[in-house]
Amino acid sequence: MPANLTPQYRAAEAKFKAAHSPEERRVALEEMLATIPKHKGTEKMQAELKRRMARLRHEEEARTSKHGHAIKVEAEGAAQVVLVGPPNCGKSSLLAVLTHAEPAIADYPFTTTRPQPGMMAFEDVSIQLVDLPPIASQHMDPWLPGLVRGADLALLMVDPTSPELPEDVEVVRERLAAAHAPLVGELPEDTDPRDNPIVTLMVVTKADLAREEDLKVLEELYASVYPILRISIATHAGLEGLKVALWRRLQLVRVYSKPPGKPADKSAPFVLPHGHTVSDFAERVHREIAEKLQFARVWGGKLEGQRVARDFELRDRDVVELHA
Ligand SMILES: Nc1nc2c(ncn2[C@@H]2O[C@H](COP(=O)(O)OP(=O)(O)OP(=O)(O)O)[C@@H](O)[C@H]2O)c(=O)[nH]1
Ligand SMILES: [Mg+2]
Repeated sequence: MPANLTPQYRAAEAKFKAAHSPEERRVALEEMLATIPKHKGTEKMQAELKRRMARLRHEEEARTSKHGHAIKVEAEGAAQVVLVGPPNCGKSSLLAVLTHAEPAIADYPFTTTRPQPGMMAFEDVSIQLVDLPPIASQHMDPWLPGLVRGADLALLMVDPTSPELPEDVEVVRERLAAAHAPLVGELPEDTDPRDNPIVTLMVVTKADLAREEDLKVLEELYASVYPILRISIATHAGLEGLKVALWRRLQLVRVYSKPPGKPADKSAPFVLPHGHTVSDFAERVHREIAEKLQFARVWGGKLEGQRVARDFELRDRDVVELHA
């Protein structure tokens, strides 16, 4: 029997596919269930939708701590970056050296038990780093994949001096993938709608202690999957390079607003995803300005204040004057 799906149902399905958080997925699923034509031809689909709803609810419960509080980290700054990895690899040490946060750091595994955020300054933006508890074969906090799924980028931290190498890294990748938070080098074109792949950089720590042969093993295994950066907290080697790589991988652009007849406000850039246009920028500045937008002038690259169209794609460090 044909399903005769309605445009409303198709729209809800598209929303589900585009959803980034479990909440968005749940809302879209509810809409799909509400709009799916109720007849024999869709019975199987209805059952599948209900099964997905149940699983989402189950995941939601799993993200909740024993005390009944969902463990979440409110996003702040231009982007949220999670630090994931096996025990004792140096996640908290990295948070401590790049931000003002003061996490517990110790030479034994499972020191960190709760997410800890800190703000990292990069040029004129700040980026939130979130230190997480370790992931190991015998333990992963049930709420952890939810936090990874909600982040803009992950740093997969690897201790090249670990005796478990590379199995401990594989455990992290496998457990997150099984929890629908696969760590990927590039976003795939097609994914299972339950998955929320997260763009990842591999960060090899303890460069001051690492042996060349261990680094080679890591390169052989992962260089084709992730960009690999080597750092040392002890010597600060590679830290500046890591900040730059992290910012670039986020693919964000900074845009400075300039009121007509006045200098640009260079104190606080607007941060937009790569590919966003003058219209998107106007929307961020003010709804009303976006609606009444006549034209814009842009300074940056070869432009020195020329008029541009609404669909002009903004570039990092452009100065924009909106005329409404
Ligand atoms: N020599 C050296 N030691 C480091 C470096 N980074 C971290 N360490 C040491 O490694 C140990 C573990 O560091 P942590 O930052 O607590 O590691 P973690 O990944 O947060 O550990 P868990 O919270 O248990 O998962 C500590 O003794 C750190 O001082 C480094 O670059 N060089
Ligand atoms: Mg830690």
